[in-house]
Amino acid sequence: MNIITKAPWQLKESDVTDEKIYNERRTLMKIAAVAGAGAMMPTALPASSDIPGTTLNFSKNSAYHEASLTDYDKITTYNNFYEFSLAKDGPSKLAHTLEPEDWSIEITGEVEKNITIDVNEMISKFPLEERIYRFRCVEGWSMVVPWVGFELSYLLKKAGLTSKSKFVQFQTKNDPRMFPEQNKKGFLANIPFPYVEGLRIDEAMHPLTLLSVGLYGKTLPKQNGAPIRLVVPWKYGFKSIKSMTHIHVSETLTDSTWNIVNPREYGFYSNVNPEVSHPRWSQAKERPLGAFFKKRTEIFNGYADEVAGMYKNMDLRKNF
Ligand SMILES: Nc1nc2c(c(=O)[nH]1)N[C@H]1C(S)=C(S)[C@@H](COP(=O)(O)O)O[C@H]1N2
Ligand SMILES: [Mo]
Repeated sequence: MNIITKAPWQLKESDVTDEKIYNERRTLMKIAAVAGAGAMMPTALPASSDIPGTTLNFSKNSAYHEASLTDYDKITTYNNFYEFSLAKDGPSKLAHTLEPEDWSIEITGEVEKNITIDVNEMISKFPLEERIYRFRCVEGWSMVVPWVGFELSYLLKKAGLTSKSKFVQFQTKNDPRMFPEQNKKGFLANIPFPYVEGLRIDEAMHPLTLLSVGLYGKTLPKQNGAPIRLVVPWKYGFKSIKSMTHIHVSETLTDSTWNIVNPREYGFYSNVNPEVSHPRWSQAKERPLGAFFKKRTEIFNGYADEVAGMYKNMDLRKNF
């Protein structure tokens, strides 16, 4: 166990990176700037002891790797977590009220047995993997994150799906003591709470769909959805619901928060698609956090080989 008490938002880039690597990188960045290169800079991995949280035991899944990771400090200080704030730098400052220690997920609905499982039990029962995934927010920014987690399918199989299981709904914990903005109701609320999201059953059972309990080798920072959050890398980021406590399996399509807020702008599927514009902006490009230039967005966020088959008979413009 290696628990560091320093809060993540107190870390600077020079803290999470060895000084030698940091300086080498700065030199590289200067060279790149002179050469006019623009894409992501080669990222040095911060030393594990500099990352807050508890160390997790996991294997590295080499099938999911990327040339450069987004810096730890970017991933943990540029967040969307409306239960705390609408500001990108809000969650990292305010999420200290979240208490992720005593936490379980309840699974109900079209399952063979309703079960409630503690997060620590899941961490010890299911094989944890590190998977480096691209993550694309519908707002047009993106990042590359070394998640630690396990496939959602492991958990759903544990409950056992019935033949009527067609959709899955996820819910964030409803507890205004931990999530202060949940106290606001009606037009004062950032969005209707609790946050809910959904997937079709084949999407939920897909091996790419992860339940993440950590990043950069340690337990999840509160602002990233501690202690457990969904990660669906071929869909816009809002599908990846944070701080989850309830999974409900159903026969019919269920509500999802952004679809309720604005169905014209946020569809149920929300697969990353550069050809389908958001009504107020193009989705053709994205800005990787920390990069100077935008890059082209790929269909299904670059995971088409794995997931396109699930949508082969669907009109992706209609079912956006
Ligand atoms: N409960 C909850 N989950 C959420 C959100 C939120 O506001 N509340 N924001 C979503 C959005 S829009 C994005 S882009 C990602 C951001 O995850 P990150 O802060 O770890 O980058 O979380 C998603 N999950
Ligand atoms: Mo997002």
